Parts: sequence; C-alpha cells; structure tokens
Amino acid sequence: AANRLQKALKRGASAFGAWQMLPGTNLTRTMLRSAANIDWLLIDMEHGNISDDMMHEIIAAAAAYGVSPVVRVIEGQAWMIKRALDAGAHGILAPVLETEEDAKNVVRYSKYPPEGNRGFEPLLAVDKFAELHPHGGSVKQIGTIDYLQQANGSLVTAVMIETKSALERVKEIAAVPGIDVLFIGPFDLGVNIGHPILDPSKPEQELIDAIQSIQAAAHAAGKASGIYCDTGEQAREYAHKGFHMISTVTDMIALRKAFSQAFNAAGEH
Ligand code: 3PY
Ligand code: MG
Repeated sequence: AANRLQKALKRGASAFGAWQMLPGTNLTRTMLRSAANIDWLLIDMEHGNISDDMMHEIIAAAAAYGVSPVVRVIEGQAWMIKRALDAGAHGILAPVLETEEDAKNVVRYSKYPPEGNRGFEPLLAVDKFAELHPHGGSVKQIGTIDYLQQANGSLVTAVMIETKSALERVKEIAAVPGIDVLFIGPFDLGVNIGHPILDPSKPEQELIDAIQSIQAAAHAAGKASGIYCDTGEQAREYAHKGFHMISTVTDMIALRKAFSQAFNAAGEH
C-alpha cells in the first residue's frame, strides 16, 4: 500500500497510530485487525524489546494491512535509521532530540543525496519499497532508479520534542527542511521540564503550555504535529485540537488494562 500516514499528513488530517513494544507478528495482526481507523503502526525499538529481524517482519505484517509502519529508532542513530528505511519503514521517529543540529542529522541520515547522505544499497531497500509502495504499478515495475528518485519524497521523517533543550529551540527545529513532524513525548517532556505526568488525565499547566507551544511552532513552520497518547479519549481530544500524527494506545497498556479488568471482574475465590 502507498504511504497512508504521509497521505493523511499531506491532507492535514489526523492519523491515529497503534504502538507496538512487544515482539511478534501475530500481536501486530491482532492489533491491526481490531479497528479500521489505524493509519500507522509504531514499532518501538527505543523502549520496546523488538530486534532488527523482528522489525523486518512487523513492517511486512503492517504493510499487508495497508497500515504505515513507522520505526522509533534510538535517538538520531544513523545506522538504525538506515536499517529501518532499508527494511521498508514508511517513516522513522527519532526520539530525544536536543538541538537543531540533531534534527539536521536525522534528515541527513534519512535522505539520499543531495538532501542527505543515506547510503544507497538498492537490493533490499528497493524490494521492500516495491512491496510497500506499488504506486499503482506492479511490484516488478519499480526499479533502482525509480526508488532513488522516489524515496526521499515518499518517507515520513518525524522527530520527538521531549527535552528542555528541544523545547527551547523548537522554532529552529521546526524550520529544518526535511523534518515532516514534530512529535511530542509528554512523559519525557514532563520529566525534563520538572512537571512529570503523575496522572495522565491531569497534566500540569506548565506541561500543557509546553505542548501547545510545540504545536504552534509546527503549525507556523507548515509542519505536522504529533503526540503520544495512551487512551482513545486522549487521542480524540488531540485530534480535535488539530494534531496530526496521534498514537492512540500501546500494546502493553491495552493488554494490562484488559487483563486487569477481566481478573477484577472474576473476583477472588
Ligand atoms: C514520551 O512520552 O516520552 C514518549 O517517548 C512516548 O513513549
Ligand atoms: Mg520519550
């Protein structure tokens, strides 16, 4: 399928994402079969326990459902960005940015020359791109040069604003060409500005203000805004506020909630 997340972002629409921390493509399928409005799947290699091989498999499983796989790499690591894009990810999410230079590096590692310095090894990347982005043609019609020409413009580059330093430099980061989305990590951001989230339904005013200023900076620069949520209600609220790339629930949180509800309902015997 074409890049569903990118299409939604280009329309200025809200795109809801599922968030996978645990390994397993049956888990991926179970999540993605649960609803029709899942536009993207975050494969969490920063805080989840997903290996490189597993990332390849989850990307293929998600793409088969027409859902855009996005890989959260470890900070702006060039080698991880390269491996995620070669594996066919529709986008990458780079966490823990500090500066404008960090944002420029994420773009550099994500794009082929002249926009960046992503290494060009066409075999795996072209096969994966052909499977995931048919662009109306058959898989075989995508060649090496097609890929080289299309990749830079077809993949989403998202960075996380979740440090004090990135918050202070958010306008400069938003202005970096090639950055598509400023994505807020409210948990790290809260900790880093001294207002950690203790109750996710009641963030402190300072954190609410910081979140608003990031959205405003993205908007002013013509970029999309995104945020991590762990309930559908929060996701809906942020969609109403005009956020674009909105994670909705995480496998671990959903499982824990459902299990605890079931066992609490069963009661003690
Ligand atoms: C954060 O809230 O810090 C995140 O990175 C979301 O997982
Ligand atoms: Mg974080």
